[in-house]
Amino acid sequence: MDIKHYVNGQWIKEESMHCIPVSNPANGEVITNVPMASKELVHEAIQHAKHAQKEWAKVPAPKRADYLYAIGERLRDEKERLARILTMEMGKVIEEARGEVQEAIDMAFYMAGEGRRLFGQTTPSELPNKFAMSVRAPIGVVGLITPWNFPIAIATWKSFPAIVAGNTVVWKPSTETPLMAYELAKIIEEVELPDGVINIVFGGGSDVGSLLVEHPDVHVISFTGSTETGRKIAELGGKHLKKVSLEMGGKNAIIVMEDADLDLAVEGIIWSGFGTSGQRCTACSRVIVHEAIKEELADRLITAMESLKLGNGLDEGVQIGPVIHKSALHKIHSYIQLGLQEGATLLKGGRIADFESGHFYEPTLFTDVKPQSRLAQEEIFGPVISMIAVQNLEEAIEVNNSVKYGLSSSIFTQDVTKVFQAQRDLDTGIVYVNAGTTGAEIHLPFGGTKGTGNGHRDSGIQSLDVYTEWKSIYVDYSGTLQRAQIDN
Ligand code: UN1
Repeated sequence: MDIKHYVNGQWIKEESMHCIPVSNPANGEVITNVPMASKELVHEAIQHAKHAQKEWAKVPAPKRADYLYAIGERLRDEKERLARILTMEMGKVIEEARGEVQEAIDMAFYMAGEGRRLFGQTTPSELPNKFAMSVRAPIGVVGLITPWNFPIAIATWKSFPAIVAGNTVVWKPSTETPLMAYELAKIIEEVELPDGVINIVFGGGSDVGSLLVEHPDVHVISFTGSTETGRKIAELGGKHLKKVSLEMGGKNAIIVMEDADLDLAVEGIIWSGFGTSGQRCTACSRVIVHEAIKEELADRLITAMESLKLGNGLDEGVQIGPVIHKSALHKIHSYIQLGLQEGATLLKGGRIADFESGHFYEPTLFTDVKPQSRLAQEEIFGPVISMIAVQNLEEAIEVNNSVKYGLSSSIFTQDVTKVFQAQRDLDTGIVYVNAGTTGAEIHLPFGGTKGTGNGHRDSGIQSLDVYTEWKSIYVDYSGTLQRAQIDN
């Protein structure tokens, strides 16, 4: 299955093309080759998107939405096939892959509904016989840069609100997971989305990315990925006065109070910490536990970890898949060594798993972790949980908030007072009560505070703020020249 770029409704294979192999992280088998777009092709894609946008913006929003309904239906028909491809290229277990495709389906139908809303506001004018309103206007061409850990869901969180609002898109998917983008392109072609509305160019990290950020005809950049890359995009985007929406890392914690339902807490920690092998920006990587129950919680976690089954995500009963590539494996392992040097106690795991091929890391649990240590502060993006003991809720909240990120947090407690205190004081964009840190639903805003982002949100109607500009319109039907702020 050879991948091509999709530009202006055409499949493009460049003559001079350089390709890189994409392999299945569960067994190392090469599953496809991804082409690297030339600068000229990226430029061409932007020009087509710019041209297409003028017409697309004139299509009534409910009609634009009809394409999203059609895309949603095709995604639903293809859910199982797409999920299997997703597991093959990214490694997440099939159950999670189905969940991710479901997020894309939900997003298609949700944003299609927005086609009949896209609400504006009417506001009384200070002058008689004058009507005032504000509407959402499309911005133009949107450049998307998306990651490998949610290759289809995140792309739809960004592209669907962008197009329903009347923008066109040039999308650079991750080269680790190009098949999901390729499959989505095929669906876009099948539903006859007008040419140039969504263009897909594959390419190595900074090349295509910086072209998109620097190009004067790209008006908005929406990015999900590492803080390091996000910062570069923000700097470059700032120089070009671009609207930039960034969604970056997390160091998410689950707080377990002494009154918590421990069975539930253990399930939540295992699912959020080790699901997707910890490769979610919402993954739980810290457990902040009340001193009184720290041993009991650790024992229960160790027991639960004993029965976790690692392997190829397509195989029956497997709960934990591989990590994306070898260098991720080594990065994770270097944090284990660092943790030990910093004085943390390794309770379980801490090893590259013994598999003939593929990149697997054993789910890992540390205790006695110091809140300010690098193990407890930095994003690892692997199946590693650090337990930190605290005396009370105030301290738990302080520890939770002491990291530079602010994506997701959670508290397990049965005490309603603690619930309300925590939801107020946890400084993350997402807070869960009696549930793990993962599992955001597509119709709520998704994003975080501090180093996680730059104030924008994916998903929810709030994502429309990234892809629209407010236009204020005054209609004077008085027949006289009324002057505002002046006695007429
Ligand atoms: C991400 O890891 O970048 O809430 C997205 C969740 C998923 C999305 C994660 N719905 O974990």
